[in-house]
Amino acid sequence: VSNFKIIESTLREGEQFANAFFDTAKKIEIAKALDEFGVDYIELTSPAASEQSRADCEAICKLGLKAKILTHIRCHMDDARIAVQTGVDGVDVVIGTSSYLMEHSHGKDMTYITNTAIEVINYVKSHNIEIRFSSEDSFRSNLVDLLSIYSTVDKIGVNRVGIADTVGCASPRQVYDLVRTLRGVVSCDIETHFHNDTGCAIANAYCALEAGATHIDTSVLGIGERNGITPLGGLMARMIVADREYVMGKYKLEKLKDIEDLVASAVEVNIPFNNYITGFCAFTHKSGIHSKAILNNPSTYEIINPADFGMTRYIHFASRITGWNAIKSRAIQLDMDMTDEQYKACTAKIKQLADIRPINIDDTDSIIRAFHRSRVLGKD
Ligand code: HCA
Ligand code: CU
Repeated sequence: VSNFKIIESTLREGEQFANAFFDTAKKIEIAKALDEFGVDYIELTSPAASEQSRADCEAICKLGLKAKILTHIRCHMDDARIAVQTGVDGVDVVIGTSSYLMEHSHGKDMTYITNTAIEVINYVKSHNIEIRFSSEDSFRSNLVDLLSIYSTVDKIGVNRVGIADTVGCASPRQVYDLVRTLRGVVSCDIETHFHNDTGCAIANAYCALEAGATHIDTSVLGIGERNGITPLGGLMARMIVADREYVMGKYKLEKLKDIEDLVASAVEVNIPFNNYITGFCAFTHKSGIHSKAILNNPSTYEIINPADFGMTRYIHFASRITGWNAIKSRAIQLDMDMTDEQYKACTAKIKQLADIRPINIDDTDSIIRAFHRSRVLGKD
């Protein structure tokens, strides 16, 4: 699963999120932030979508970022002609190949699709621009049709073929099987794109890599059509566990939180409480048993080191399920040294109150202070 590349689509798929509206300045700010983070590619909305989309695409191409700039178009010569004029490094071409899309969307058959694909690919290549060919709704497409068109476009020299789970129906095992099969058919790179309707977008991306995929599409916070796609942060969480050295060496992980805050505020959403890495409780440990072990060795209950992302862990001690080691650590922070027996007695008092009502940090601290005053200093 090493050596994967990220195609960051916040400025394409992400623009399809219900709340998204990015003006030119915001797009540039997001593109620069993604570039600093170290994503390999930044994918932009089709220049054929609107006049401003085209102008913004050109503006971002002129920034001279390290990341390669892609735009995303329908498999159509009209779109291809506009795309090659924008200054992009690559073009991602997509066309629906499932019966749903062939019948209810564009109404074309496989022969037409194949012929148009060849024409568009050759045209884009003739401008020395990278080209990827992808089938929309790959998992509900006919396998023979799929493999045959991928094999055709591979032979005429695309840089990548793409598999897209447009409706979020695929399971990790289905992904593994399809990518594995495709790996045996084409020699070019394989990009994958997973929607998250059934909660498999990260797992599917991981399985795709295990099966030989090379590129993963992401967006910040996973924003996209409906409930979105593989989130950048969630993919980082998955991949740092799989190959820490590669991920740490390549991406500026400590910038993740800022990028998420930037995009969250641009599209007017909050960071979900249970978000990977950056959710408010992602590194909060609460039970007495967990807290004790975390204080001894964080790896006992943490698969990711928060420091790798510039985050910090937190021991939640204001509850009835806390333990005396957590209270001891809090007391030491407050400069209230006691014996272990005293910490235990103090903890018992805290639990008594916490059994009656929810308690907060102030409640806990007051009990520690009062206990320390009477039992340790012998005052009152
Ligand atoms: C869509 C298109 C797409 C394209 C993915 C790709 C999808 O909005 O329907 O180019 O690989 O999910 O199929 O985002
Ligand atoms: Cu999509």
